[in-house]
Amino acid sequence: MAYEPRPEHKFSFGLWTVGNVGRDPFGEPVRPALSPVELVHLLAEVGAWGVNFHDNDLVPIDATPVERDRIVREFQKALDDTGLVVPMATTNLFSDPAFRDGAFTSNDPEVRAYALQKTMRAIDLGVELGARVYVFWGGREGVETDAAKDPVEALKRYRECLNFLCEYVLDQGYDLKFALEAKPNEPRGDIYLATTGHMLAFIETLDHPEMVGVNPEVAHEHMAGLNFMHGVAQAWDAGKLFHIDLNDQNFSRYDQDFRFGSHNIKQAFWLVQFLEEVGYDGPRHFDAHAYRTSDHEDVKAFARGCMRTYLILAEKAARFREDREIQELLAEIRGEEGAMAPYLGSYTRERAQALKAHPFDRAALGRRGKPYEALDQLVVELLLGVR
Ligand code: GCO
Ligand code: MN
Ligand code: MN
Repeated sequence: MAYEPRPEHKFSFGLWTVGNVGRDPFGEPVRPALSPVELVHLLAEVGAWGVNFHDNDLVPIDATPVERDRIVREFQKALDDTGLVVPMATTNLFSDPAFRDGAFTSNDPEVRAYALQKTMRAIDLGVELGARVYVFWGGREGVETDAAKDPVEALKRYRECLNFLCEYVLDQGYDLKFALEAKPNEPRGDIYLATTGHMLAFIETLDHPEMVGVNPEVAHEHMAGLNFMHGVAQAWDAGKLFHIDLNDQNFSRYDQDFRFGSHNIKQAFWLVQFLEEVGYDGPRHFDAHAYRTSDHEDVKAFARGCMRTYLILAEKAARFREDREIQELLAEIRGEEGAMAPYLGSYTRERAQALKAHPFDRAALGRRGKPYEALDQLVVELLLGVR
């Protein structure tokens, strides 16, 4: 059937997404909490492929080892019964009051050590359930006042912790990659490493950059007023697109976590077009939640909607590729190198000499227009369903 999710689409949801109870800074929960096992069954019912979790989405922070093992057994049974997989896991380093000043960047060395311990245990849990990607979202790694922390010192602490954890993974022989997720603010006033671009630069300063990539999220880059697809493209180009968090978000608003494609259809299209075109084959994770007005039935509509919109946009991307008028315009726009071929490409001394001597007609260059209005209108009409 058209737009039906299938395992090869690798659509995943976190337990915290469909399990979101609708608490916000102003209001109490509006939906009864479902257990992890119930959530696995809900995700199977809507056709998802994978389920992700923070350690404490699955195992309460104060569970005994015996309770932990029972919970893991029950969860594993739900996975076996439904065929769902766990592609990614992560640590909750933000809810507990202990992390009020951050985890890896906390000013308190005991908190930093506890954060490392908690993460090692959470990595063990994730790997036990099959995770191959481990996400780091440092929601509390930041400040409200720069009087509190030296940002260079904070980065040193962050780096030291990630280096420690990379070594831990290697030492255990785990087949696990790290994916760092940037966010500019919320819950902290300012979070360090605010965008995917910051993360990409930081990764190169780690001891094992080959183990570490990024997990860009639509909403986070939109909160920063950025073009999300461009950040994703840069991560892809660097070989660092290990995971992706899909959702939606109005610019310059609070962290909205809307259903994928519910707000900026055009940006969602370019993103899907990019992912499909380059052949991204990692998980497509929807890190979003249903409106606070939703009941559990509507939560299912939310989850189905995320996947369906992705598939509709993927079909639009295929049409974009096959649309003769669009492709002719693109061919016209992307001129052949032609007479410029001798001058472009990698540097040679001869090429540089020849190029320096070439007479350019600058005024003529400035008179050449580009039919981008025509092209964009074709894309808009494609998206609006009249092409
Ligand atoms: C947020 C983040 C989180 C992370 C999650 C996994 O804005 O709260 O997007 O949902 O993605 O903690 O690391
Ligand atoms: Mn988010
Ligand atoms: Mn996220």
